[in-house]
Amino acid sequence: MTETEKGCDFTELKEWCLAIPKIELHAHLNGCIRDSTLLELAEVLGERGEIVFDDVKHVINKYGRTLTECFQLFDLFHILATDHETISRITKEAVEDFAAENVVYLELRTTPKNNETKGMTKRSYLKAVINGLRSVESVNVSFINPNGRTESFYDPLQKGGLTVLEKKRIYVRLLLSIDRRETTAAAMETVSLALEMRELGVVGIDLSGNPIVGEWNSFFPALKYAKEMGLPITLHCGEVANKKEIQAMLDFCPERIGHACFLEDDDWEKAILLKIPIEICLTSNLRTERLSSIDLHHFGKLFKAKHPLVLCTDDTGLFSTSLSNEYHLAATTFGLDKESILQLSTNAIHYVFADNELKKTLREIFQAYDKRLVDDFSL
Ligand code: 6MZ
Repeated sequence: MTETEKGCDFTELKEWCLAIPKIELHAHLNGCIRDSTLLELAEVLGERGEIVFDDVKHVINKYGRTLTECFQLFDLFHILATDHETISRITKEAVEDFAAENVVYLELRTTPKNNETKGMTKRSYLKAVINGLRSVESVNVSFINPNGRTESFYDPLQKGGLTVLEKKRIYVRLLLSIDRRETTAAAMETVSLALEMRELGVVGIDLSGNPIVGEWNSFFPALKYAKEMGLPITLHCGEVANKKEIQAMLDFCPERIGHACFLEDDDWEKAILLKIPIEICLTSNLRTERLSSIDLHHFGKLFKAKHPLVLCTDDTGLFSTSLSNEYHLAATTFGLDKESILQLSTNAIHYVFADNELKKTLREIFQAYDKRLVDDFSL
């Protein structure tokens, strides 16, 4: 019997999913822009005559989107958020939004961009992201100092940012994304930048972008180089049916894969044998019509098989979702009780790309939350 069937109130479960500490490992910066910010940016560009505001407004407010429409929208987002200042702003807002959701560790991924007209290079883009992290004031953001030392705001007296008296804290690390549209040289540039910026909190590489664009062979050299240099890698894998590429990706043994909607039985056998953790994005897969109904999602069978899984949002702005919403959706669809939900969120610690010291801190945060629950029950 599910928690809901046992009479657990729907709203109460929703609030509980919001309250528990959570880890977000698959979130694209430009997919997490607030609608209000997008509209504001569009209005400014509209006034300058660079876009037709009414056309853009209609697109931003649209609810259902196919996968192809999502990628058209990303092109629009990239037009709206082109300058350094805006990149810093959307980073700041994304971190604030995840912290408000009680996300205690965030791996934010983004594609470094060159844009000559704005005087932007991949390096300056990334610096703008880091400036955005530094500018957050409403919560304590813990990332890595230029000297490579992890800033630790961890205070054992304020376990996991759960008291209301002090600011919440969120640990943030960055993944640099290679867009499938990029050339091998551009992908290589991103990996070099990630290596250079390791001391500033870059912990890995992601391969993303429109899954029907680009060839595995053109990304492979950069991904191989990243792997040789010890950078963990996560790949968008099987977002569309592409048997050959899925096989090549699994043979590459990435540290994690995202989506995995179109793996066939033999692919699953391999993924399970290799214990590759899967970043599950329920709402994204549903909204982009990767499956006809949420209860058919592969989360169900993987969860039963105890395969390493982590629930993620993908693009909170684009899909109007949040991490607590994803936990609630998983709980109500697959009949998870609170213990299983908390276990699922705690297990994510195993799959983060951050170092062991930070994993230990995260374990302490989750243990403190567990202890608080036990204390609450004994009242
Ligand atoms: C594949 C996706 C994605 O990097 O500009 N992106 N790639 N599948 C998805 N599922 C819907 N959602 C987002 O953030 C936006 C970029 O992330 C990738 C796309 O390349 C998109 O342009 P950044 O910050």
